[in-house]
Amino acid sequence: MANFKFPKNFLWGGATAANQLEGAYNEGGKGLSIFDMVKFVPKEERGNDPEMDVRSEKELEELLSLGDGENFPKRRGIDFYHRYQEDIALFAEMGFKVFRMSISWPRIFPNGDELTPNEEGLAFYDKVFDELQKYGIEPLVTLSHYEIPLNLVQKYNGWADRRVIEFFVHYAETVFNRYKDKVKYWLTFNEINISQFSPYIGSGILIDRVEHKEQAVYQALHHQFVASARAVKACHEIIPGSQIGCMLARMEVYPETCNPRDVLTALEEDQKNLFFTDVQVRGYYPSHMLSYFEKNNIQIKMFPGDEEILLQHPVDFLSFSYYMTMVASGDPAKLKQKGNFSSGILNPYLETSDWGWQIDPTGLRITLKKLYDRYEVPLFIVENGLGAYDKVEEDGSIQDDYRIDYLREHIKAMGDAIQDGVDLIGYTTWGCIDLISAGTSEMSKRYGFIYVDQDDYGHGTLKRTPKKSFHWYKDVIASNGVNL
Ligand code: BGP
Repeated sequence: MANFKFPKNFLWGGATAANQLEGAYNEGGKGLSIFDMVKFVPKEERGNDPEMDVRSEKELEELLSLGDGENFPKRRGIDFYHRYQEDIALFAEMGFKVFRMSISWPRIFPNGDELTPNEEGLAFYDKVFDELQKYGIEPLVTLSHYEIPLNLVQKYNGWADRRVIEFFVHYAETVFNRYKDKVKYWLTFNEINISQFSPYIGSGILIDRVEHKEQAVYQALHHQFVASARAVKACHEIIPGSQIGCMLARMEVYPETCNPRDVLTALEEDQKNLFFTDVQVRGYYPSHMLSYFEKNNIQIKMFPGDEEILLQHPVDFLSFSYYMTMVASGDPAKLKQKGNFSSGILNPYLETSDWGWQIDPTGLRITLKKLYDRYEVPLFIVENGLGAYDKVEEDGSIQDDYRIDYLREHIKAMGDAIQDGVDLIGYTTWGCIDLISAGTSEMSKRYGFIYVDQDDYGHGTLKRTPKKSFHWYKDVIASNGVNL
């Protein structure tokens, strides 16, 4: 029994994204998205590093010529497009109050720059929202979860081009108008800070096309900030009572030692992560970033009115994903190693997942307290979970106690943070049903309460089976976080 209480209307649920879930990548009039072009590379060849970026036109052309087959698991997803009713019924059985999903932008605007939306795409999400409504589950909808229409990359180099703002705002207004009676909670860009690591996935930029990488990335991000603020404005105007948030891949950074040099480096790394929420929650560029731009010869071109729109339309709440913490060192000899969000320095106090992600429930409490102290707006954890290999037992069951342990500790940390005074409004665990990994395109990196029978190469019946954690989470929700 836990000794803390979650608020009465706490939004328990699960999270997904269209590109990893839906499949049917070329059905219903959908256009190609950037994630349809991310190729699967088996772990033996890749190690733990993500394989997400496409850098050049040439690479894109090669990928386009590859055909489907085993190459592009995200195009297959787990076939939610055809099985959404069965899946939503399972979410309802667990007692979900909220379901985080994304709308695939190229399902609505296949090329991204046309005026008329694709009715078949709009109708698909109508059916999904109606199904959720049937069970009283609130949708939480991400407008852009790594899914810029590919045409916008080819024609404009993605967000590097200011014109993309207008296309995005038109898309956002179209879906706000269409679903105004069905969707109250929205998010603008998933993990908007991902562009710092992956310009292609975060901002649709082919980096070989630009001269100064950081200049292009921060300029693209400026366009995304403006687009986001305009979406906030439109959302409030079109859907009275709506709530719209930003979304950050949160990376709490610890100093490796108490050497002030390490502490300073950790602080600066953290500031770079919080830059995104500084702009979207406070409504202006923080001075530490303006000084970074100056030192690195980065000039952000702003149009008249940009600063006003940022200031006038901050988000209603701050949402974030939380998987791990990082360690920073100020020692110049310890150069950064390549890795998924990681500095390469391991924290000796923490355990590590099979994919090298360090598990840190207390870090979640620290992060919640820090974010709330800094911004004083409601917080929403919209991704958290353990990517793990699951084994199907002879009797067909999946005994995922490791996943239960992971989630239990994180939920306890949330409860502690709430007791500390943090305004936390909800929790959607990542990949509540097994889906394709964003970073590695693997199916075998599973997060779900529901097992999906499919391997990394697309073989399997796609049958859905509740795991042990399914029944555990159902009880967590029913007891509002008391039974852990
Ligand atoms: C976040 C993404 C998700 C998701 C998750 C887990 O970065 O927003 O789309 O996939 O990470 O990452 P992965 O799938 O690489 O394990």
